[in-house]
Amino acid sequence: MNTQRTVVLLKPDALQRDLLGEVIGRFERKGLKIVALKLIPFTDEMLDEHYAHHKGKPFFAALKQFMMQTPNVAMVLEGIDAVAEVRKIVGATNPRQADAGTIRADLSMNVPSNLVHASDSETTAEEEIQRFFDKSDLFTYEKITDRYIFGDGI
Ligand code: 3AN
Repeated sequence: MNTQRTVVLLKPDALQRDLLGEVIGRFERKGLKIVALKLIPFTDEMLDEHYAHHKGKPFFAALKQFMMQTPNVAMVLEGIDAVAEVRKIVGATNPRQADAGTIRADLSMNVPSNLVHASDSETTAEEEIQRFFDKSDLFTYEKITDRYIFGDGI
């Protein structure tokens, strides 16, 4: 069983549109375990690092401004193949190209307002956990549903 941890950010549009519960609920219903959860007020420097792959692009400044409009909800989710499973639930970057049933397709229309960020690889997840969380933010605990959700199957 390949248990992984991955980072999810619920962006300012999720907070403003009162969609935090809806979005978190989708991850909970899948069986992903919340092992960290907090509000983060981003700084320009944090976003320069987080969105380094977009530096120099025409939308970079607007993207950073958008991300600083409100605090973001930052979570670490744990589960089997969590990085890929969370990306699947979140959907493609452009909500109008995302598959129906994904968070972005079902609940949003446009970038950068696509509600959610999710780590794109195990390496990125580790970097983002270091970037956004202290050791004391992260928890390990058993849930009584673990044996139903994780089980012994494939
Ligand atoms: P993803 O979030 O799907 O991994 P990235 O890493 O390419 O996609 O982009 C990070 C964020 O940058 C997106 N979630 C979106 O908010 C924003 N973004 C990406 N492309 C554009 C664009 N062309 N115009 C405005 N914002 C964009």
